[in-house]
Amino acid sequence: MNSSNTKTVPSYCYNCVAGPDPMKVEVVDGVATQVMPNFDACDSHPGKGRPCVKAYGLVQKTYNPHRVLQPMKRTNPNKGMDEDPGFVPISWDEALTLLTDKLNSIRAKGLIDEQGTPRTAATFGHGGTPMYYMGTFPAFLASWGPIDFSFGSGQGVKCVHSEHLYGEFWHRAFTVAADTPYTRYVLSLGTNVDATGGPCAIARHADARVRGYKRVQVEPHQSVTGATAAEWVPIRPKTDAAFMFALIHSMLHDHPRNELDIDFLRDQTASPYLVGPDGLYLRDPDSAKPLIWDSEQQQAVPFDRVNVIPALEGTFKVGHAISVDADDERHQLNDIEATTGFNKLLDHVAQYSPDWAARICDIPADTIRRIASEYLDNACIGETIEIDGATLPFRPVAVTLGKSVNNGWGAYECCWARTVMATLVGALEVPGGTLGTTVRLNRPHEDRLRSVKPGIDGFMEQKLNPTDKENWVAKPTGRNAHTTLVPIVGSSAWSQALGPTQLAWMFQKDRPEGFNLPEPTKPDIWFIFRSNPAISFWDTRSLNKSIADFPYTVSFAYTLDETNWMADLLLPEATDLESTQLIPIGGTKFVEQFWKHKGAILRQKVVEPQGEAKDFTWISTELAKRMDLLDKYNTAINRGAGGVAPLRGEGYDFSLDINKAHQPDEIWDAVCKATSTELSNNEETKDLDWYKENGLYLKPIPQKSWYLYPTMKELGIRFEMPYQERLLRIGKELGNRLHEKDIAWWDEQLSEYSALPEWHDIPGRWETALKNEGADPDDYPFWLLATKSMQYHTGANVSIQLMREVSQNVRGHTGVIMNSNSAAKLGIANGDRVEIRSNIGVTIGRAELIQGVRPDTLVIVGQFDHWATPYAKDLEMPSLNTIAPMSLELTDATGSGADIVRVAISKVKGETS
Ligand SMILES: Nc1nc2c(c(=O)[nH]1)N[C@H]1C(S)=C(S)[C@@H](COP(=O)(O)OP(=O)(O)OC[C@H]3O[C@@H](n4cnc5c(=O)[nH]c(N)nc54)[C@H](O)[C@@H]3O)O[C@H]1N2
Ligand SMILES: Nc1nc2c(c(=O)[nH]1)N[C@H]1C(S)=C(S)[C@@H](COP(=O)(O)OP(=O)(O)OC[C@H]3O[C@@H](n4cnc5c(=O)[nH]c(N)nc54)[C@H](O)[C@@H]3O)O[C@H]1N2
Ligand code: SF4
Ligand SMILES: [Mo]
Repeated sequence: MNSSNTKTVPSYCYNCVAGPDPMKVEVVDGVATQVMPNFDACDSHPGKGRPCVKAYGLVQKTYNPHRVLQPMKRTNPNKGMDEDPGFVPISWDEALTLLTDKLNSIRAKGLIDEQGTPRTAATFGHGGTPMYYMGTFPAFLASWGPIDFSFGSGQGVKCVHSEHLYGEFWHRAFTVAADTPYTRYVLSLGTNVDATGGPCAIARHADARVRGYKRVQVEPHQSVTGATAAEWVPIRPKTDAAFMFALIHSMLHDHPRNELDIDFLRDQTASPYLVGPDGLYLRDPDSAKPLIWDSEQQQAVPFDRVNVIPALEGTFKVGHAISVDADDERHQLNDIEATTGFNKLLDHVAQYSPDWAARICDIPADTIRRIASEYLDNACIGETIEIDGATLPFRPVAVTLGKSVNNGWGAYECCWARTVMATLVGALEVPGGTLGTTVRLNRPHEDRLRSVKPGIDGFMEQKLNPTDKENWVAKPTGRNAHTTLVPIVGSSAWSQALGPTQLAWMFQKDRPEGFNLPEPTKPDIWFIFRSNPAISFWDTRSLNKSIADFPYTVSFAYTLDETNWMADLLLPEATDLESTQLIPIGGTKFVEQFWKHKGAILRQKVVEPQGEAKDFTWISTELAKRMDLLDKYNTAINRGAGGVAPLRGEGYDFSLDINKAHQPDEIWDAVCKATSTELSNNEETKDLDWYKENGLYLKPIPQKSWYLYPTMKELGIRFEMPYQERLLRIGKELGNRLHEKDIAWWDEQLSEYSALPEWHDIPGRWETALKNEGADPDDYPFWLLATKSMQYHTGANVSIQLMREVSQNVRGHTGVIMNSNSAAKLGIANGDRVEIRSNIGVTIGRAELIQGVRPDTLVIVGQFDHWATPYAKDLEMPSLNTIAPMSLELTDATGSGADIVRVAISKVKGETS
């Protein structure tokens, strides 16, 4: 259609963590009619200017008849699934008065409660994406003071959690991706990129397929990504660590050393560091620096001695050395035999042969050996490639891990093994290899390379939570105790939301025996936005009860959902197509956003907000004004909180008068100008009108910035691989602290701290957990797993009819995926209504029978089983979350858990096929 009243307006979609992606929206007579690609970004955006299918649902999202379009106040004081909240519409003035009265009463009591935790809590879900829709709300939060982000929504602990923590520890890799445009071989253990990677990943992998790369998908069911891979290996759930240990075994014990990258191992990693009989690094008695073996002078010398060729393998006699154990306990070691970290690895994996793993993983030993060979064959040891004028190693093999491999028990082992595999062939952080995408725990967030600084022992500096006697945080500052229990998560702005967020929920109800920490309080006020823990977490029916117990919940609401059913106040913010915000775009970022540009993109008011929905920036300013916080709020905006660049910088000043309330457009105009001026080094200034017309502002960046290796080399820093002496020590120290307080309920988690992870029966943990609950594992013979959907971004767009319609054409979206032969044995036919039962509950859906899934495995797409969200509640879609327990026993040392549960399945009684 083309009339004088038709326009196309550039904007962005950032509804899932694979974004942001540019798009355009067609508007006819003031009505948004369709979403389209933004081909202006064709040459810069790795997805060639295209958004994914989900963005096409934004028109229906805007005009969804079920939207909350006025502030609402709860009138029923009782909260529960069966209690109608009795929401009644109120004016914005009344809503903001109610909220400011509440906040003022909290301020009067003190922002921190009697247990030392903030009275205000907030949950923003889905991998941090709500930030890109909340305008200047972060500036309001900054002006307010301490806030507890402890109550999670399944994001973090259910995401690629171990990778977040260990990935960032080893190579500043909050998430990890293949260098797809250059790689020749990708071993993907459950990474479901063709469903979850958005247009960037999908375009990159499609191009790589044309180029002839090979992707091997190791996954218990044949996902969309498995279907587009060259090979599918149906592994037994939660045995990936054994599979990878065997690959490492094969690479080290079946192949000659010259198939590995010996120079990389010797010069860029901790492989040559000497390990003593106590399992700790041998250190120089004076400087306490780790020792290496000088292969020419035949003596142990500190690792940073110049002009030394360290020995990679061997055992050596060392006359005098020390080791430094937990709590700085120093051991004097004389005339001992030492070996290298690499040798330790070699000996350690000797037990993990492919034949051994075959039995555990249900993968033939020959397949494991072949994959190890293929990986080595494609590693191109010794080859180089020119990138931006620099000659870099070219190692086109990558290993990636999906969400459920990357969280819960076994995830540490998998992350470690993945990084070891990259290390062995020098494919870590080099072209073609395994790369980190971004940093969250370390700063600066916008530049991964600059987050690397030299630290102790020749490794990167790490900002870990202290475990020493003086500094350990014995009294948690937040309700998930992240600084107390998880050293590796650190204490930066994102750390709390990445802490063991399920503990915050669990400890509200039950605490383990000998808890010995301050009894957790309820937050006086809880803000929730774009998150639905009552659907997205585990044991969701019980979680609901905890949510219902919170005294005052404020939900920024798009529709009713299962969480805000318990809210006291609903505030409708103007959504995707109705409001304005400028955010960063480009650089490198999860999932596979690797750009050769960097800049900012505008989300703009494409159409007038529906009903009384208000721009989030307007809401934030209004709150700041009413709370008398304008000066702090505007100061935070001037500093760049939630925006892109500080409003005042070298050679420019667009800062706002801190004592005035500014309209959203005025604020974003200043942010637009500051950002473009900063990005162009003061060469040009683009205002809001320019962005409204042009959408995004980009500057070229070198592709070299994708790779961390040159920075590590330049700074003379080694990758902390393969031997984890530091983690071993930290674990012991944490144990000492907890035991001094008679806390024993975290002991199992402490077992994860090992220098070289050992295989233990990881799937067996789920069986043991059942026994400990008094259930018989034989009654639950199937593994139930989750998988994500291209059409849905977690549970956020389940109320959009178009997504439902499209997804019905894609396998897995009609119920529970089950192997046809297993179904036949139980008399289940395709489309039958089935109940899937765990020891804590039941979920009902339709059987979707296929061959491409292991006979012992069931899979449910996404997160459904809604009972309040309009439209979705009528779909009768089952959900793993209803029946998977939230369990301390199934929580790993990082605080994460996996979406996996033992279940039984049967036809719903009384129904015939
Ligand atoms: N079974 C299962 N569970 C999972 C996962 C899985 O794959 N399977 N994935 C896990 C992972 S990795 C994550 S990150 C979490 C995510 O889980 P959550 O963080 O809880 O996020 P969502 O499910 O996306 O919840 C989004 C909520 O925001 C609302 N919403 C959508 N758009 C808007 C809007 O414009 N304005 C407002 N105010 N609200 C809006 C939706 O109605 C919905 O209620 O889930 C985890 N849980
Ligand atoms: N379209 C879309 N894209 C998204 C999201 C979304 O909701 N929708 N969410 C975003 C978010 S928040 C995240 S965290 C990422 C997650 O991105 P992915 O990690 O790609 O997510 P999943 O689809 O859950 O893929 C994990 C796969 O691992 C399989 N699996 C389960 N257990 C095992 C096991 O023991 N071994 C092996 N080998 N495989 C196993 C599951 O069946 C599943 O197919 O996606 C992001 N992108
Ligand atoms: S991949 Fe995610 S951010 Fe990108 S267009 Fe799709 S939903 Fe939006
Ligand atoms: Mo996630």
